[in-house]
Amino acid sequence: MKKKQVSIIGVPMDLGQTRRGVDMGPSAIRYGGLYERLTDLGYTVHDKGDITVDILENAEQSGTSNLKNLESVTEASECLAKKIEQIITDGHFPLVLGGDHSIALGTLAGVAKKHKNLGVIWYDAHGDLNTPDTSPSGNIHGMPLAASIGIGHSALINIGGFSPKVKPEHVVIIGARDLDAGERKLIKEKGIKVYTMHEIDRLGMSAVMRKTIDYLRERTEFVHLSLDLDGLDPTEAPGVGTPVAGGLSYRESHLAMEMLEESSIITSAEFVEVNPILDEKNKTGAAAVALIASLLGEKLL
Ligand code: Z70
Ligand code: MN
Ligand code: MN
Ligand code: MN
Repeated sequence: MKKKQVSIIGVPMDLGQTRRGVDMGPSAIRYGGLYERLTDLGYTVHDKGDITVDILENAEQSGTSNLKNLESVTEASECLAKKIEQIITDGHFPLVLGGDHSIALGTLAGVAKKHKNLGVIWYDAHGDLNTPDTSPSGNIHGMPLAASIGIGHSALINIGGFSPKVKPEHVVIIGARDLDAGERKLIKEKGIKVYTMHEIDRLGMSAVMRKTIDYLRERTEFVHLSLDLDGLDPTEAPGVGTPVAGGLSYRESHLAMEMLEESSIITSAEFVEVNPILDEKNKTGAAAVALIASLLGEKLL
């Protein structure tokens, strides 16, 4: 039997927001024992190393928009998109380590180039559905989902040379509890499916995942998981730049990963926003490793 192959890419990106340290996220996740955990599961693991990303000191601040570090973020995204495309061409499972969530621009560009009829699960406290007009911060990590459905700054929308990457009705957001006014409007206008903490509390994570899996199975052929560690509660994942109270537990998150693994719908994944400078002894990096392992088949028994 041919062993399953996983290709890892780190994206040491901190330019999509303003808390430094998240560029060390890929190292923190590797330090948490990712490689061994995946090889123990029987995978052949190809760690392709990190994408080159400008450091803040060298990132150009020119430009005509209010978006911070637009040129450097765009450049890294284009590079990431090409690497992802190659990984999928090679028949490997792409696993991207962040880095702030702006990296999803590049991941989704690469994935969508190869996988038509793509679905996306956005596991996050936030919607990341801002545009330059609605953004309260100018931080690009609050915009990648909007850009991926074709809304926002043209430089972000057109990464990889095409748009959109995913249809709004093929997106499911899970764990949302901090949505800006413009994001709520967009969710309603575009009919994006969202399980906020309210629905998760009401229905339970098991039912939410069942519905998510059924919904995406009916509509899509491939599904990308974009997991922002701030979707978890900050008590269990403190190493994130924008912690929001009242989040998903470590256990709920494990259940979600286990149900996705059982369903076999996930064809690519990224784990983002791990900031080891803000973390407690790599608790968040370790949580990322444990969730990745569950997603890729690690069992309790
Ligand atoms: C806010 C903004 C955000 C991640 C925070 C925050 C967005 N909605 N995204 N953390 N991953 O600035 O757009
Ligand atoms: Mn540059
Ligand atoms: Mn996010
Ligand atoms: Mn977030």
